[in-house]
Amino acid sequence: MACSNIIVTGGAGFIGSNFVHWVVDNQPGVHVTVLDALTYAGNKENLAGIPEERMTFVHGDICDAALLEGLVPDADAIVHFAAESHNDNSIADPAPFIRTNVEGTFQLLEAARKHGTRFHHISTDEVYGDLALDDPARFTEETPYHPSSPYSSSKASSDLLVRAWHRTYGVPITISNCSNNYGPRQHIEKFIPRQITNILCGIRPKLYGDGQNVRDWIHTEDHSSAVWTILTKGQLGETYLIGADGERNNLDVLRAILERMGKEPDDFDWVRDRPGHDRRYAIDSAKLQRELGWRPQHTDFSLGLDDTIRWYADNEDWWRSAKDAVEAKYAAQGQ
Ligand code: NAD
Ligand code: TDX
Repeated sequence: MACSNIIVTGGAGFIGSNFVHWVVDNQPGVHVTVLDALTYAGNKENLAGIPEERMTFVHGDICDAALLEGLVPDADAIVHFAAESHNDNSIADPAPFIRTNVEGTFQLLEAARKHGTRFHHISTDEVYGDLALDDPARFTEETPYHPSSPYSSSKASSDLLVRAWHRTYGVPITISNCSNNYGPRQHIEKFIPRQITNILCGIRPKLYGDGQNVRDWIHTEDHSSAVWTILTKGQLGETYLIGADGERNNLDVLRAILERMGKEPDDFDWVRDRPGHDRRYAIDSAKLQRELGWRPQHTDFSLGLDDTIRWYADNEDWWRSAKDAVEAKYAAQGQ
């Protein structure tokens, strides 16, 4: 379908900004309108270098129906990344997660319904709950929803709204549920950048629980190419899982970071576990690969991790001012 004028919500955040850069670099002729509230997780600097004629930035809230009414009629599609995205924050204070993730998605769907706008919803594998470490199964599009945290249950709620707006009103939607992203510009509250920036600051990295929890890592550029593939070739009403066969436990990821940054394997602290901590995520992306022909490109985790470490070392100005507050918040939680 024609997607020459798209709205990207949350385009100043980690994955949204990487998507906007990817579109500008790989899809000539596409104009992007970024709609972002610039919460603590949003940063206009993430969009630096994008030519003016390719992007319009709108500072605003996805819950603002009047603002949406001014933007949506001109767009071919809405690609919806905006969210409160951090599990630990959702445990400390769930309210903003219900507002942005549930109410915000509802307002966008209402605007898409009114104007018949194509809508792609970015979601997470966490809606499926977790798998046991010794279970050979992986999540598929048929796995029942079983979210554990306020964050993942708010994302599951938003997915269900999107499905209902398709079935009842015929809104032309697709949904993608992706595994854990890593790469440049990820907020330093998240696992990989928190540990890299800890080491850069002389703070010992912090590992939750027994460190055996497994996450299925994908480079954010592969997430971007998958979202574009689904937006332009996906079948309306369908869900696609995005993953790149990157299962690793947290201890192994932390040891890989320590080794690359010249530290000993035990140069870290064990800290209090996350309440309700999901044990393992694993994605089977066969449907996306078979039906739409998508393939991940960044399949060498070591190379991706080297680049990510280098990015944080080279861009201290980007993260330094947030570091003390992030660590103070974790310290107050015993983490
Ligand atoms: P992020 O926290 O880095 O960025 C979120 C962005 O949304 C920020 O720019 C923020 O300012 C903006 N935002 C928040 N509330 C808003 C509101 N009410 N109105 C407008 N903008 C608002 O998040 P991220 O890690 O880039 O995640 C992006 C999306 O991808 C989310 O929907 C998340 O659920 C999903 N996702 C993330 C991962 C991951 O590993 N990080 C994996 C799968 C799916
Ligand atoms: O300091 C830490 N120590 C630690 O052991 C932090 C911050 C995390 N962890 C553990 C918890 C998780 O098992 O590392 C793992 C990854 O943690 P996060 O980076 O917080 O990610 P996760 O909770 O898995 O969720 C991420 O992937 C799915 C994103 O934040 C979500 O937005 C996405 O939906």
